[in-house]
Amino acid sequence: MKIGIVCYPVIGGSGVVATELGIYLAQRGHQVHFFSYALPFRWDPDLRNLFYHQVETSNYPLFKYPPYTLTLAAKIASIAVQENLDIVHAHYAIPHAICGYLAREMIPEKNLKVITTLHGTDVTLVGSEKSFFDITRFSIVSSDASTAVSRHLKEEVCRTFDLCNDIEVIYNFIDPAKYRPCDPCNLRKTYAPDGEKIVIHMSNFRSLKRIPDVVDTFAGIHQKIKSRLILIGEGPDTVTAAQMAEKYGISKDVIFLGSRHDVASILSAGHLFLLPSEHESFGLAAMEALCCGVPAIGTDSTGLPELIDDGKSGFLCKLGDTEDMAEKAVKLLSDEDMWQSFSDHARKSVSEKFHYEKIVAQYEKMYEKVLSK
Ligand code: GMT
Repeated sequence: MKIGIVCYPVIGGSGVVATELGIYLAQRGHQVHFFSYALPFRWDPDLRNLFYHQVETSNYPLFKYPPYTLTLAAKIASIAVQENLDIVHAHYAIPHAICGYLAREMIPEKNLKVITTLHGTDVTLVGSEKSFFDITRFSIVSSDASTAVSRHLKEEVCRTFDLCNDIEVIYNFIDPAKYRPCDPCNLRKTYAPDGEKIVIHMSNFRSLKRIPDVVDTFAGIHQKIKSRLILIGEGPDTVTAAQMAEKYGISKDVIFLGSRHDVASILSAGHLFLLPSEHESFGLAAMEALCCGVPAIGTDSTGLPELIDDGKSGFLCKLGDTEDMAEKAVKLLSDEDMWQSFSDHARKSVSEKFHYEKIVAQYEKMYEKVLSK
């Protein structure tokens, strides 16, 4: 098949999933064309059937805001004609699904199919905003097929937009050969030279990630267990984390790594991953940790129960209940046998359920179904 993929190129779950999907599809012999304003950050330059089309914006003085959406739609349409694309797969509804729709309408003779994958905040935050609500709903109903990255997100779409059918759940995926337990665990010596337990959080540090809950939970763990908190990623609440660490007097045990590309090796050095989010459609970062054999604690009101087996690979807690999170973390980190059994279960369950070969095949099957309609 000849597949176009539209995504955000920056560090973030939807961009990672889109880019890795494109890479695996290209490895499986499909021709894959990426559309974005910059090269996706997990790009693999060695694949012959992988192409990147940079979308430029115009700075004509009349435009207060450069019309990226229009140049993106025009680029998709022109490459779809030039390369004879079968499908354009939009990751994130706004504005990518709308651009796919516009491109399809520009070239009706090509019979281009538009598939939209909803990742989470495109529905829970952006799409639910009054000004975006109608157009987000329209982008979903006018796609030839739509997917959601978890059952939880599908239910949110159903509740928010009253669209309950025709959305297929296709989970995020993982390569267990890349995300694996550390052996030898040299990085543990670097980050925790005195044998401290390593607690990790990785995100874009936006308010929905509940960074204060991460630091609160860690402070509770730190009171009972020699431990260090590693923070991967950056965002508006990075400063909040630093201020809270200072206030609790634990700054020397909180390590800010910023945005990193080598996340697999850092995650594998951990003993526990924290994701106490308010919204989390799936939790790619938690899956990467679990696959490395690192148990995770997350919130039960999100998509995380589809990923974390409560009491087996981690714990599910109520939003904001940092006391419970800390208590469960301390129990786990102080019991070697329990930790090992959680670690083994985490790796096994995630690599079986979300193996990339299985999930990429589900996308291929959906493409074939749409093309055969
Ligand atoms: O977590 C973020 O805020 C980034 C966000 C994105 O849109 O890039 O991630 C979303 O998509 C990921 C891939 O499908 C999911 O694993 C994340 O759970 C989801 N984030 C939220 O729902 C908050």
